[in-house]
Amino acid sequence: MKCSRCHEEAVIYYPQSRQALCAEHLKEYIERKVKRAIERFKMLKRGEKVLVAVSGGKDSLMLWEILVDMGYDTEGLYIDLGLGEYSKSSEEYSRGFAEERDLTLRIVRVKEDHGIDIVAAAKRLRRPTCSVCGTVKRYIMNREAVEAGRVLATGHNMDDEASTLLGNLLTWNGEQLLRASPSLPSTHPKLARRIKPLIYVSERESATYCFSHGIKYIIPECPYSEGARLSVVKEALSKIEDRSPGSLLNFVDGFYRKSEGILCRRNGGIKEGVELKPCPLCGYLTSSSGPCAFCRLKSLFSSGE
Ligand code: Q46
Ligand code: ZN
Ligand code: ZN
Repeated sequence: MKCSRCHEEAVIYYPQSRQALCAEHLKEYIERKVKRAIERFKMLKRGEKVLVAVSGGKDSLMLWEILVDMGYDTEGLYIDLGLGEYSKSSEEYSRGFAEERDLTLRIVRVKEDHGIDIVAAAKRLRRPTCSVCGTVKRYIMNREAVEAGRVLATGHNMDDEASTLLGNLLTWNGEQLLRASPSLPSTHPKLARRIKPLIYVSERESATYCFSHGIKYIIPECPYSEGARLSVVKEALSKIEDRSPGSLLNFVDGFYRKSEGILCRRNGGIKEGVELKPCPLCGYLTSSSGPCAFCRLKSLFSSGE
């Protein structure tokens, strides 16, 4: 099949518009979607610097390449979570990507730099590994972005966003629905702005982009991934998308543009009445009265328990 815009071989076909795109026109199309998300949600001003959180996966690596090509000043952040072979391999892909393009990649090692063993902490606290891992990742991403004076960009794509939103709607997780936003402002010097420039880009588009532009990325999922409920939601959404192409885009875009009035989402996603205070140990913000969740995890390993 030929590209609908030139005579090159097509790499992707869009049934809803009956259009096929070659690798270069797919890139142009994805860049337009990223630009639209950045403008619509006021994610970045010209000249603002970005820290792209990369996991070695297709979405984050593609996002990094697109932002570089769009002219943004970027650095990458890779967090070595200490999850065995999975972490080793995802680091190799992230490093390989940065080295090939001569880009700066910051690496933070959770065990070596902060003394936290995520898997051991989860066992000790009888918490799901992903919950401890999420606390650690959020803290490190924010801290690194604040220290670097950069806006934090993550590679959440449209499918991720749609399944998280629908998952939260199915369980009426009000707090998450109120906070959900592709662009969270920095409301304090210790809180970095967080943006998701890929919310209009589908998983199929990012996989095709990486494949057709020579980006090598990690395919196996994290062994601790326990998104059973979310994968059911994702599967259901993918069936809806197959039957009615464009539904996911409508859902995600509609949620962010129309739910403001319906759900009274406001205050940049920060729940009113929750007072954030500096952690007495690290100075980063926490809603708890003592040390923040990250410092409490650290103390599990420093007290010799
Ligand atoms: S890395 Fe960490 Fe994920 Fe692995 S342990 Fe869970 S949260 S699944 S995106
Ligand atoms: Zn073309
Ligand atoms: Zn702290």
